[in-house]
Amino acid sequence: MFKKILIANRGEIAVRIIRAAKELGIKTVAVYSTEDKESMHVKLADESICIGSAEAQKSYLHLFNLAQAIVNSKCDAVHPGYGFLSENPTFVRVCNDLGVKFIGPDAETMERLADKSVVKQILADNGIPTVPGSKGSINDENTLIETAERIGYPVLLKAAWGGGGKGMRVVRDRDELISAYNSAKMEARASFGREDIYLEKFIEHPRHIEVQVLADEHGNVIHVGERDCTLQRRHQKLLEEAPSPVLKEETRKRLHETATEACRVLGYKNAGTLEFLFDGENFYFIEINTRIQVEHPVSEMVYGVDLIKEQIAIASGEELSIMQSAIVPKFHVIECRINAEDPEKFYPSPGRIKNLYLPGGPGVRIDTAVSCNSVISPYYDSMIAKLIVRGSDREEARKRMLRCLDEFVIEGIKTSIPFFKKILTSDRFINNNYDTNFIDKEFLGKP
Ligand code: MV4
Repeated sequence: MFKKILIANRGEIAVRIIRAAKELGIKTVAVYSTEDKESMHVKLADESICIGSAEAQKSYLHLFNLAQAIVNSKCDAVHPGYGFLSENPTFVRVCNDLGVKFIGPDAETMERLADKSVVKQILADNGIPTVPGSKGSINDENTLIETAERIGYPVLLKAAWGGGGKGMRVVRDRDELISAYNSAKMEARASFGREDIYLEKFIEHPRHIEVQVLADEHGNVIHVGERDCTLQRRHQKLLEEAPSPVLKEETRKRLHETATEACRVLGYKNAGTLEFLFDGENFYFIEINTRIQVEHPVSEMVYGVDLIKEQIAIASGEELSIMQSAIVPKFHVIECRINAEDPEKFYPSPGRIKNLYLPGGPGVRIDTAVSCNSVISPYYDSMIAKLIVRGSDREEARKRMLRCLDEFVIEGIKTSIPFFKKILTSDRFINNNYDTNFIDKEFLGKP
């Protein structure tokens, strides 16, 4: 097992990783920007190293400064968290060159899975259900037109090296196709440095359901259930729940088996998430995420597992400590991402927290790095806390979440708490009658 882990991240996920490491008796090194000098993750770590100024490019994304911190700290492993360099194969190679273990998949796997259209093709060739679409990326307009005709409109253009919905274009008829293709290519090149575009059948009203997997270096692969992430705003997940309230048991079982099979086909190692769309009847693979995700606590609270400890154990060469037969859902769980933003307009609301009271009680978990007097920086994302609750069923979880949102006091900044109160009391949410368009197209009435 590792002696010292450097956490190449900040905020609540850095605190989360430090907690897991401490429970394993592993020393921790926090890295921080000048903006984060007084942050919680710095206080909780055994050691801390300043890696640069506030802008992420000059600190949390600065490969050289991180490399220096890795060397100076004499750590033997690095956990990247999510975001920043967590899916950057160059960072994995830097860790390998410095003789420290990157807690995640290896660089070669990351590179092999970076092109979403290639991943889809590999899985389709191995019998995994994927959204019907092009065979890999599309390089010329004739293939584009032919593929769209074959698939049938509406189609969705996607950036093969993209993420978070950037470079996506819905095309409803032939006349829009070429211009949409060219503008998607331009946006993909500008955002990701790669203009490869692939095409899929557009699924109009999907649920967005992802499966958590764990795979060790000894060929063991398990799933840790699914998470329903359908409630999103402009590709930002707002609320996640598990088990998905729209899956029949038989479908759920097939989804889990499909995800573990896909993981084996791809030779994936460590913690990963496979994203699917569900159209009410069938599910289709869309992409794989090669990092621990923001919403991992949802799975931890349904099944009583510690995914970060599992990641660390896998990276240290241990066999998975959890048997698939032990993965039995015990609760219904809902997570709300509490952001420092205006609850109507959603623009960020940085500033200092003047007063803070965190909810508690049975079945309540809060993952946060803020405390009273914390300053919410405009330099980083606006998520200040994850409020995760479990209940014996969905209704108990929903009522418990509402009780916690009522109890939650954050004064000095605006937060999205009022937004969640409205969502959780809406008929559409209560009756599971919504899809990925609900927030953008209906609830907020804005595209
Ligand atoms: C889709 C889709 C419908 N049809 N693909 C891709 C990025 C991932 N995070 C969500 N993505 C989607 N892919 C096909 N063929 C719907 C989504 C999607 C979504 C799309 C637009 C706006 C918000 C969305 C929220 C969840 C899923």
